[in-house]
Amino acid sequence: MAKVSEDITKEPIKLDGHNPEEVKSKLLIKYPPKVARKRAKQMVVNKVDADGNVPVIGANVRTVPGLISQRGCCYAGCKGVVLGPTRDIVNITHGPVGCGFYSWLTRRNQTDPDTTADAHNFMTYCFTTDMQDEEIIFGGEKKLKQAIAEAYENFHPKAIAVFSTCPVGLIGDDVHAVCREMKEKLGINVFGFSCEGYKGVSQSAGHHIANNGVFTHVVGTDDTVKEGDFKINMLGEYNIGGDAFEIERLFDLCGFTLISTFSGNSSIDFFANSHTADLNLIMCHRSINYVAEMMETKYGLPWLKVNFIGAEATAKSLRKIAEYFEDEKLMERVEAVIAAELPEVEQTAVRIRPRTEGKRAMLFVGGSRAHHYQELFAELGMKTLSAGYEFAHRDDYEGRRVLPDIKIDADSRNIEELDVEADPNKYLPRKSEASIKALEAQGLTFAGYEGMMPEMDDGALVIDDISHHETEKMIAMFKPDIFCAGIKEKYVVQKHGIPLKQLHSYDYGGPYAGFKGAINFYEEIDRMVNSRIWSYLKAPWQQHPELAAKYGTD
Ligand code: CFM
Repeated sequence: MAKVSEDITKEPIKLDGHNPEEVKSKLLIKYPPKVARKRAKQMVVNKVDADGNVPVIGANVRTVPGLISQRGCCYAGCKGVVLGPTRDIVNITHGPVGCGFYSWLTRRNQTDPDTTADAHNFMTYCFTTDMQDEEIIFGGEKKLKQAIAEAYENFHPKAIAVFSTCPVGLIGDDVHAVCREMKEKLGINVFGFSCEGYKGVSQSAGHHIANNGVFTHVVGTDDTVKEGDFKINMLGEYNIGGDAFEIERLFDLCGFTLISTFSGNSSIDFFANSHTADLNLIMCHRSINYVAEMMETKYGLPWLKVNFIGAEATAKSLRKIAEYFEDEKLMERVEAVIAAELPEVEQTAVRIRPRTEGKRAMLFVGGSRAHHYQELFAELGMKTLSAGYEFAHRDDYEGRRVLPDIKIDADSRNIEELDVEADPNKYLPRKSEASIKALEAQGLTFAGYEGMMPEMDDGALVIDDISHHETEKMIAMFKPDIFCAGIKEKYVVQKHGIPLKQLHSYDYGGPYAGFKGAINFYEEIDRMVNSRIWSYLKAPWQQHPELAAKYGTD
């Protein structure tokens, strides 16, 4: 959008006193010209026009080799993110032991198994084929078969899923053939994922592969209609730090019947009859929009974007759901829940706000939290100077309206798009076209997501796949009051004297969703931005300038 950059040259927008275009050039200056050109496309000075349009950002493209990225791999997105939180599937990592070990419980996705019914919970186990030289040379299919048989013998699970790591793709093991064979032999659902770490450009590819697999092998396999009114599925909520528990508490209070969550606090049985719900809600758009889209095409379930991070956002989302069901009593009940819950949140905010007002945050997280958490910071009167995603696509930044303009490149073409059609027996439109239109006229947006940038201030710097070098530069220039990222960044940032809040695992905290979660977050951010501990800390390079070598703070 040429117009935007013209505006900037005429009247520079100030980013906390800095000209954002100057900041951008400072981040790029040390790069070789080719790298700088690539990175420049992924750094955008935000500007929202009257129609809510924002500048184009480069996203979902390969990381330049040599740059230290925050990103994870395809296997992480498939096994760790989407399938990992389901308690009663035996998830076997087919690969070297490290892939299984480092994806085991580190994400802090919690679960609440039904202990009265002797139900399965395999989350405390780490299953892997522990691939060795021998399998790399002679093939790993035999060992995989053995692993599946052994897991079945020991645990008698309802389902076994197999996840391919990089070497599996390189040596060409046919995990799908093995799974088919074992499914036949054992009589349980055994399914595989070709989610080799190197596929795609980030963990985002793994989400898509996981969505395809769950949709193909599980969703729609059980037509049991559960009792209850106002049936919903919650998509893209993974129960990190107990978030799903708080959201489920609110759903219960409101009288919604939760059929399935994909996939926090979930059982495979929930996915199997999730097509019997009447509405899909998407929390994390990036990781799960594919399931919502496919369910809409095949079963006729509409979807709405919601957000339970932030008290205001929570209230708004609960109201949206009630509005969808067009039931007066339900709306009243939801209003009563909000009225009962909100005062405590507001009182906490009022108490804390004088200490957090005007503080500045930077958020570089995943594919949805960098957006959602800006709500909580705004409720504390804090300003988001800069934000970005590791692996989101343009639609997560600019809104789904740009979907038709997104170019399909070789990397995205590598990830299968399933050909989905309306199910001849199970397709059932949940609302008439007229009632969908009426709801839209009232302000409900179906299958819509506005993205992160339209909600950010003009002049904020939006950076996709931020590199380590850029992170350090940003910290040196702005000294934000808090930096939000993950464990890989945490200690480097703290050594600069800046507190880092992990927004992936929540450090040791949470939940942060819903009303109770907002209170937890306010309290914790207050402690973090007002603690003086970081200002007392001197990093080795501050005491011994020779260690800083050529690194400057310009
Ligand atoms: Fe969705 Fe997530 Fe996220 Fe994500 Fe993730 Fe995560 Fe994340 Mo870490 S599914 S995109 S792949 S909200 S694991 S629970 S915190 S990067 S912002």
